[in-house]
Parts: sequence; structure tokens; C-alpha cells
Amino acid sequence: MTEVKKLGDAKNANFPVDERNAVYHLGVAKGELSQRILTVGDSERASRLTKELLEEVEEEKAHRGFVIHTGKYKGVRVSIVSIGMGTPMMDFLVREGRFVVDGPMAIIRYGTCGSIKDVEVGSLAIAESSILIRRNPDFWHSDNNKDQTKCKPYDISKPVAGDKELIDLLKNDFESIFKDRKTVVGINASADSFYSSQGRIDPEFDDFNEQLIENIIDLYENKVNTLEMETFQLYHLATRSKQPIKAASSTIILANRVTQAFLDNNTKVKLEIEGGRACLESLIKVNLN
Ligand code: R1P
Ligand code: URA
Repeated sequence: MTEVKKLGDAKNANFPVDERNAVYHLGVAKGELSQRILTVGDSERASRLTKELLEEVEEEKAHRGFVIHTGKYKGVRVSIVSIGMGTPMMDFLVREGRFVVDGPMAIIRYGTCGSIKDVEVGSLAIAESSILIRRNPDFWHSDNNKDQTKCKPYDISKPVAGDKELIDLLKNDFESIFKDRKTVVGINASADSFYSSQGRIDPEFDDFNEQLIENIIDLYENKVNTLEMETFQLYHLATRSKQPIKAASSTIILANRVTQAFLDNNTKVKLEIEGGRACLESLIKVNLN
């Protein structure tokens, strides 16, 4: 893996950039990221997608856990960016990506998730909207003493929608590429932990989360399908951006939280490539004028 040239000294504490105007975490300057971005969590997924699907690949940029591959898909310049895990990493991508790209942007996330419905592992999901689930440490503070009438252990946000045009493109491209696989469409929940805030029971910790999944299901009338860790931040920032950012998010269902099944690696890798192709199809079609 190639490291980007070390960033120069940062100026501007409010939004640090070096003398080339390269951003502090992504490590790229204007022109080094496409306005059409496919983002994934896993750097190996990003490398595989680049190798299988992109042509005219430019020099790889890697900095602070972000890896950026830019090349052409069917003649259109796109970037495939791996960001690692969690909402802070998505926050860096969207904000610093916004800074180095001129004009409208499109960002599609292609990740993995758990399903809280009994949907077979190896199915796909598209998030029309997303909610955020955050652990609230004040619940455990001696002031509240685990009294739920004073403070809840987990905050569940209201939903934020993705971009309808991009989501509709993604639905069509998933349908034509995944002919014999189910795609569930609905609400995603992005959590601030893979463990407690996704309702996983860990005997080593006092998590108070036994009712969490049921609470989410009840609150949103059984429309929440999936749990992962980034989509909410993408949709929230895309809708708060002053310049247009069209955002959509799709995932491979890796874990079935009802039956405890977990997808095998070979199938996952196959779905990563097939689904990545569907995402790139949508990404190059979306109108950014
Ligand atoms: C947890 O295992 C990670 O997998 C999911 C979650 O959102 C979290 O990032 O997505 P990725 O497969 O894209 O990383
Ligand atoms: N990623 C998650 O965040 N949760 C799961 O259950 C599987 C993948």
C-alpha cells in the first residue's frame, strides 16, 4: 500500500489543511477525489472492487486509516474509498471530501450489516432512511442510578432519508444484478457500537440492552431492517450540506440476529463484487448537473 506524501504543516485550526490545501485526515487536495464516491468500511473490499471493476486507476492515496482509489468505471471517473468503521469516519469522509470536491457530489455506501428480521444471510438491504442509536453514559451515572424514568440507556433518533433518485437507481441496479437474491428496502439503524448499541449481549459488561432491539422494532412499527454503523451520518450530513450531496446506502446482510446465522467468507466476497458493480452502475448514472 502506498502512503501519500507526508502532509505538510497544517494551517488553520478550525479546518486544518497543509500548504497544498490537502485535508488533515483524508490527505488529499482538490482534484484527487472524484465527485462520485463509492465508500466501504473494509480496505480489502475497496482493493478488490478497484482491481475487478476500475480502469485507468490513479495512484492510491492512504492516510490515517482512509484508502482512496480513483479510476474509471465505464469511462466515468469515480473514487472508491475505504473509511474503516463508525460515524466519526463517515463524518471525516463527507466533510473533508466536500472540501476537496467542486460542485455536486454523489456518495454511495456499500457495507455489511446485521438484520433484526429473519431475512436469510446473503440477502441485500437498501436504506431509504436511517436512525441513530447512541449509548447514553449518563444512565449509569450515580445521579441517575440506572433509573429509566430519569434517563434512557440508549437514545434512538428520528429517521433521516437518503436521496430518492439515487436510491431508486440502486433498487433497479440491485434488482437486475441480484436476480435470485432478496433485497429488503426500509429503515436502517446506525449504532455507535457493534456490541451494546446493536443489542448484543456481552456478559463482561453492564450494558442494560436486553430490550433494545424490541424497543427499536416497536418504535418504528417493524420497519427497521438492518443494524450497522455509518449510514445515518452519511444521510444526516448529505441533507445538511449547503452544496448538493446525493447519498444512498446499501448493505450485504452478514448476520441474522434472529437465528444467529453468519455469512461465509466466500459468499461475502462474491456479493461484494456483484453489489459493488450495481453501486457503480448507479453512481455513474446519477445526474450531478
Ligand atoms: C462492523 O463489523 C462494521 O461492518 C459494517 C458496520 O457498519 C461496521 O463498519 O460495515 P462495513 O462492512 O462497511 O465496515
Ligand atoms: N456490521 C454491523 O455493524 N453489525 C452486524 O451485525 C454485522 C455487520
